[in-house]
Amino acid sequence: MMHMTMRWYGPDQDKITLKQIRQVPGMEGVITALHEIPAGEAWPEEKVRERKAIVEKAGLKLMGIESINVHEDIKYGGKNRDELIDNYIKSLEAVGKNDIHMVCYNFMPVFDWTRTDLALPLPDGSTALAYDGKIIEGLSAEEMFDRIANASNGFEMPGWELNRRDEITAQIKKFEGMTGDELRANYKYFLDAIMPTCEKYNIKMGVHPDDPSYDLFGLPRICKCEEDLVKIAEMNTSPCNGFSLCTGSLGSNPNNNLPKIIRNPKIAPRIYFAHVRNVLYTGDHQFHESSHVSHTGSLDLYEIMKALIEVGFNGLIRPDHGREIWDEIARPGYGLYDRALGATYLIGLEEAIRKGKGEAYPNDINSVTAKI
Ligand code: DNO
Ligand code: MN
Repeated sequence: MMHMTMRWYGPDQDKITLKQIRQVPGMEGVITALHEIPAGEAWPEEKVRERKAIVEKAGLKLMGIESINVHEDIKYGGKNRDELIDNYIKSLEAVGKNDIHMVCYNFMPVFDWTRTDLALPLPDGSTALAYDGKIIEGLSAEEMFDRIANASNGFEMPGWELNRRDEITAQIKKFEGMTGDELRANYKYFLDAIMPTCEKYNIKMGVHPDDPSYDLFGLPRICKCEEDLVKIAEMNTSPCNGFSLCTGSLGSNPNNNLPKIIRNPKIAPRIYFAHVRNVLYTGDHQFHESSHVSHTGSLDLYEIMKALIEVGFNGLIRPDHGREIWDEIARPGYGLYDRALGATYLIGLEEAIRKGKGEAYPNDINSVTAKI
């Protein structure tokens, strides 16, 4: 069976409490990170231990990390990358020594995810994260900032605060002219360096796909489709090199067939973490996030869960972003209510698919989902 988790930003950065998360039916643990430590610095082992104790005291397990962020200088292959990779390895050791065995991360230059609207009103009165390529695709960083600065309607882009203009423009410049293959070479360098430590502690690394799965701001992006994922699997064949399969990120491109990607024999055994959510296509390079329920979006979550079950996925899963509903004021995408609905829906799908095949569900008595 899959192990249902929820992302928790930690005691100081999340309004949602562990007590609330614990009450979501079938919830087994949380995925968290030391968000206060900047990318490039080593995570102290005792800080991870403290976080784990807080989670366990609330009756949950700390099942994985999302994310240990990769410093930009590693991505573009800067002179100081070896030192930064050494720090990354120290962070992995801190995680491994605390008996945590999954780390989600991404290798997207400069941006983690891109949306053009954080609160698009939907007909049902909820709001959702949305993306409209027409607003931004094809623009350079300078043009993008000009557009924001001159917008008369208060248009804001997450991650594009006007006071970060110089910093972001400089970061993007560093990747100017870099090809996908060059970025892949830097990625391989990173993977080759960290894999021995991952193997020592059995830490499964799950790379998160580019979100959305399109090219943006002239930056190379190498985790956008099935072919990219296969290249990553082949780049370093350690059993610790794998994926955080994010259905909403890959699914932002209608050409990505998620059940097919999941069933790819090069990808399937390397899925260590599943982010499952839905998106609704509203045009070409245009979508907004929807509830998890299949018929409210463009992705068929039943087919996705079925594919995961068929390939023997028994790993960590979490509902991904939710809409903002019931007047909750939340970190965009990370309110409690819609994610809780999503988790329960995913558990329902898993139960139905497994029992339909004559399997027991749940089948793991150690899981808190078995009896609470
Ligand atoms: C979005 C998330 C991503 C993910 C990172 C992993 O909400 O799924 O931001 O955490 O890309 O490094
Ligand atoms: Mn995701």
